[in-house]
Amino acid sequence: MLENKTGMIFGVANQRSIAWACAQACAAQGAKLAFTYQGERLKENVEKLTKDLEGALVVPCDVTNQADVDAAFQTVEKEFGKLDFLIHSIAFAPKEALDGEFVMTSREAFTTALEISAFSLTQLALAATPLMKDGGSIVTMSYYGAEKVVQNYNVMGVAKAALESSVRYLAEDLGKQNIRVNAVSAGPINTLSARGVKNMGAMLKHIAEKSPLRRNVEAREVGNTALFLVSDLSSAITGETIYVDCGFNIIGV
Ligand code: 1JT
Repeated sequence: MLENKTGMIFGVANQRSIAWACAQACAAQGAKLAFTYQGERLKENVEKLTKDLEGALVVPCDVTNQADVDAAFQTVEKEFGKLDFLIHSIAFAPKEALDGEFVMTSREAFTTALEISAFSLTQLALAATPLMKDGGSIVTMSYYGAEKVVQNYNVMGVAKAALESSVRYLAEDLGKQNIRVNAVSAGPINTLSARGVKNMGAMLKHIAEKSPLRRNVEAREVGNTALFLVSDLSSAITGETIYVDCGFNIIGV
């Protein structure tokens, strides 16, 4: 489905990463992929994971460093010549901000969370646009805490609200160039990021009991939805947030 298409994937940290599930789904459909990693610490992980993917590129990119972003897109332009899709699966907030009351959020934690988790999408969209010569598709990851209060999600909820809104504004700006922008709102998954969350086990159990499908989401299922959104099957979908949460978000009481 993605033969002759090239994609860039941001946010692989290890084999449990949602970004890695997206990459596997896209690679299985013939996409040529470039991966970015944040910090030397993760370089080896990403290189090991991608070593069997034919033609895969691995480039450093810390989104708080504009020179990194420029260099990463330059490498992709040189090696691939064009870009058809971009998957953004990046978020960060200081640990202390994901615990206790939202009202205690520091200026520093707020700024960091919104810069890395929300602004980076706009930053990467601007850098990607010149390479998306035949149109393109941009996909990001969100979470229900953007919309409703989820205990402890706190400033990440505010960042995800900004992210989902950014998806709509970007969709309007980039639609003229046939570039689509969408978000996947995934149910909680036990990844490295989620590991730091208090009561993650209890939350997964609650969803397994209350969601219409009576289970949790697998990263593979989020990856398959990202594949749909970067493929031509979703050619009239833009500005949307698609829930991949076993139906949890439709439940009231
Ligand atoms: C981050 C973290 C972004 C965890 C995230 C996230 N998006 C979803 N999760 C899982 C999660 C986290 C909390 C939660 C429910 C789900 C951690 C590092 C920073 C970025 O609250 C109940 C806190």
